[in-house]
Amino acid sequence: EVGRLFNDNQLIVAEVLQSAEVMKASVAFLEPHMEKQDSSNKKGKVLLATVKGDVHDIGKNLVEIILSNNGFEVVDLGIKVTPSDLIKQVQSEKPDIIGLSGLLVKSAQQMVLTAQDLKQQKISLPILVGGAALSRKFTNTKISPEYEGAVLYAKDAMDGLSLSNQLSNEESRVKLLDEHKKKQEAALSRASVQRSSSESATAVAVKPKSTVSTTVPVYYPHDFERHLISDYPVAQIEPFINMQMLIGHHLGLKGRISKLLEEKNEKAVHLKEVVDGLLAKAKAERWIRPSAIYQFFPAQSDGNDVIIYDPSDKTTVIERFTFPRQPKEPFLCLADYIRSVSSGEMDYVGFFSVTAGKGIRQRAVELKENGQYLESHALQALALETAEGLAEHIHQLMRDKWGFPDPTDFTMQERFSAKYQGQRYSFGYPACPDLEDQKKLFQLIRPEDIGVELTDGFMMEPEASVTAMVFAHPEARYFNVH
Ligand code: B12
Repeated sequence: EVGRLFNDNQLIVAEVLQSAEVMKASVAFLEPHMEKQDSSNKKGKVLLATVKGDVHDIGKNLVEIILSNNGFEVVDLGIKVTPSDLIKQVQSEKPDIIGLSGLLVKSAQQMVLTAQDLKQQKISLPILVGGAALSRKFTNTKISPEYEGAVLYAKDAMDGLSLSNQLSNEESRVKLLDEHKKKQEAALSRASVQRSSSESATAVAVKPKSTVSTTVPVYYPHDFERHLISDYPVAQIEPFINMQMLIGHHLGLKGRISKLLEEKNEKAVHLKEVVDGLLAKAKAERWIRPSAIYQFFPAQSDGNDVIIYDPSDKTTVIERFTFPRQPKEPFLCLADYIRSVSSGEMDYVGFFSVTAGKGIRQRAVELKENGQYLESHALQALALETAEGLAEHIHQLMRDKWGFPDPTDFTMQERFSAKYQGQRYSFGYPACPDLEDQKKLFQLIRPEDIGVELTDGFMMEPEASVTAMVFAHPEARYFNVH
């Protein structure tokens, strides 16, 4: 019933979690009165894992709560699970379904490798896959062909539940797999048509030239020191935490949160209380320990490259980034936002790395084990949005130190919409999609010193961490390259 109401948009994520809390409490109450060996209520066993190189926890944990409270036995293998570990666990746990989670595009590629390894071991159990950067198309055209059994894309946890339910019943299972096979074949043939048409499209080349101004003033940063701020007071970041993202995106409440709060909407007020309660605890018990590093560097462009110089002599090249250029007008490339080598003028860029600290995972597990599902999920979401808020805060600090502070009447809403001068770009986003550039950033500012590590999939641990490269150019904005 809860699943049906959620799909009908009558319940939100937060309420689904609360219903799971009621379910767990009720089952705990009834259990002593139930027959010991009765496993008829179990719909099947699901082995859940976040793929190799990936630290994504929040999405996987949500799936775990939803499935285990709907009659599935879930074995959570945790994060950074290698294919060989997964294979071992499949052999010993003998699950009915495998669930794979991943946050970034790199993890979607890791899912392809994982599927290949499973196939090699003659494993053909149905696999459910999910994650922010994954799509149905990628699943059907890239992962599925590498696997013997079915690979099913779940857009969210409730979708995962609906698929698992269908898989647990013989009749609906056959129907689902049959339909899926047809859809997958259609996706494969669509993909090959698209490939051949895009091949012919790239043949028409236009000489790219962007119109970004090369005469705007150069902004000179205050200093070139590496600034390390550890254990930042959470109270200072609080105003930068985006409640629209936290209560709207993560907890699922639809509409404009600020307006709903003003109107004293019951759900909005309740969720704000939950968040405020967690914030107070996070401050008092130091669950969230935000830290940041930022530094400015002399830099120039060279075609599509950005060259970084040693701040002490401004001549030794210490790093070089290569960014893609838009293939059509206005032909933007990040390198256009700074002076070129041939201009003879020195320009500057900044880098930063922020994190909400390491304590969250443990606390979230404790809350979950205690049956406080909403709090567990909200705490993880709060940590993620604290990292994002700290990124916003550090970016503002950098604009101050760079000599173009925000106007005094600048609102937080304008800040969330990036209406300030300059822009911060995080590797992995469209203008600078190459996640391997994280390695170069790590060499430049060493986020390890605030406890942030890079995994072999170029993902940061703790999960609630953000990095960015910062430009001062007044025309700098976000853009897609394709
Ligand atoms: C919020 C957010 C963040 C947060 C939190 C990330 C997180 N852990 O979720 C913060 C601010 C920390 C962040 C950081 C980064 N982010 Co970010 N982020 C997002 C954003 C806007 C939403 C993600 C989200 O909703 N998370 C909440 C969880 C609950 O959702 P979810 O993971 O999707 O899980 C649900 C479903 O996918 C599904 N599901 C997931 N797994 C499974 C498994 C199974 C079996 C099933 C059935 C279902 C299922 O069910 C879940 C619950 O419903 C997305 C864009 C988008 N709109 O999706 C970008 C996005 C994921 N981020 C992106 C990037 C690049 C980054 C950074 C690398 C940027 C940087 N350089 O700092 C870092 C990486 C952090 C790290 N640790 O390495 C890119 C990734 C693209 C790429 N190239 O790989 C995205 C796609 C944005 C974009 N359009 O480019 N990010």
